[in-house]
Amino acid sequence: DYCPQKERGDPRFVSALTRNTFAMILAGGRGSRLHQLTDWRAKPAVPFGGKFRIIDFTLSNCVNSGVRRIAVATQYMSHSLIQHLQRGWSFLDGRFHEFVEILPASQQSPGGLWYQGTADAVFQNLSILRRNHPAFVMVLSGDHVYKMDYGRMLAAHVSSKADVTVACVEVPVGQASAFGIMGVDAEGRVVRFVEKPEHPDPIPGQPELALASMGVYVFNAALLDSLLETDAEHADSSHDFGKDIIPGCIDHHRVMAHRFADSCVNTPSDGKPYWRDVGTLDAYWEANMELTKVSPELNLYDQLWPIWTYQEQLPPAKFVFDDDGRRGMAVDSLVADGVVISGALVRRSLLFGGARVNSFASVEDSVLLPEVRIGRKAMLRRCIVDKRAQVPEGLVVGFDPEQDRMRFHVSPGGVTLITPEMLGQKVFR
Ligand code: ADQ
Ligand code: ADP
Repeated sequence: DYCPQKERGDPRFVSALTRNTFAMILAGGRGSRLHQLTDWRAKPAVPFGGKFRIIDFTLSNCVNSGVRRIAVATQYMSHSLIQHLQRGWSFLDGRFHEFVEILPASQQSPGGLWYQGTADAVFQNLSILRRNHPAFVMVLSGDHVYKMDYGRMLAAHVSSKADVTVACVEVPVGQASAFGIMGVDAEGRVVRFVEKPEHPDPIPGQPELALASMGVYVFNAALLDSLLETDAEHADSSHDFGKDIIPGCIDHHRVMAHRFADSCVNTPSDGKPYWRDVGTLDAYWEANMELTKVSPELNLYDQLWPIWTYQEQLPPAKFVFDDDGRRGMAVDSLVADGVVISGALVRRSLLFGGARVNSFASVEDSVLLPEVRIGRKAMLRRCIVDKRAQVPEGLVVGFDPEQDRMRFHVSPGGVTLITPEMLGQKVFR
């Protein structure tokens, strides 16, 4: 039997492991708790951090780690995601066997079904995996913002002689029902795995915390192949990694937990590794806002771990005095190319490419996605404004939630989402 550990046995040579790895990024999820922000785009395609999209973090982790054979499985509303991948992620060079391949949900099963669970998304593309004959397969969620050296996880996988390794983070027990929650023994072997438990078990001795799966897995390739083949035959399976594959294999295979802290690239001063599931509007807003702090936990300036993306070529951001002599300025903010702030004040906000903010307007604690227009005298506070929305002159949002709720979507945390549709605008997207 093929034994990757034996052949690739020495974890010191991490590059031998990363080069022998195929990454399958799952990017088909809707992310329905982001409400209208994912009406037209999959969650991994949602813009984040002033110029990136969520999937850029996982893709950059792959490329920076040296895992450069990458396939992205798409499904829900994939057009904008595919466009982004084509424009921004075609720089890998096939001559070195490096690529980002887009896997459309193309009903590859003989039955002609769309993907069912996440395991089915990989199963339906097994032939592509096989053709590449990697020793290891990483299955990665394209939904999270974090910086991680997958090479270190692969090295841990090999040195612990694991069949499967699951990356994990500590989460507050009160939030643990949103995740796959695991129990591990003294050696770090996973002995229990329950997907989204109603009453999650805390970490022994740490009643406030639970150990959550990050949806980041390393599999020995041959084992993944057989696990997926077997799972596909089970009609009662939901064909999902978290619900079926991982819980089903902990008794029969060596499944190890890998602490994110051991592979996290971005260790902030407080020692808490940065990993965000920006799955709700509040979490999305919060994670964006954090970047406007003087020293954010997520370091986007590390040249040794750049976050790659696609951005249109636009002129530099511009700040102008208007005709009335009002200063256009932005403070504690991230402002992308193509933005013009004219006689308006922007504070603690992120402005994506091409946004325009006009005279006497004020924008505070807000995220403006690309090509947003803010009309004169408009006042926005704690808003997320979707791409190409044109906020009319004098509109005031973020001061009276009752009023805002009549036209817009207001999150439980009091963040208002404004889309073109809510403003009655038919945008040509
Ligand atoms: P969830 O995030 O709830 O839990 P899921 O909604 O299945 O799981 O999404 C996982 C990833 O797969 C996402 O990146 C999503 O975009 C993508 N995806 C979903 N359906 C897909 C499909 N049919 N085709 C392609 N891609 C698809 C998972 C694990 C938990 C773990 C959390 C961590 O199941 O155990 O704790 O991730 O957030
Ligand atoms: P993104 O905002 O993610 O950059 P686009 O603006 O290109 O992406 O739009 C994403 C996808 O959604 C495109 O396929 C676009 O045609 C579609 N889309 C956006 N808004 C609408 C709409 N109001 N009606 C129908 N399709 C839409």
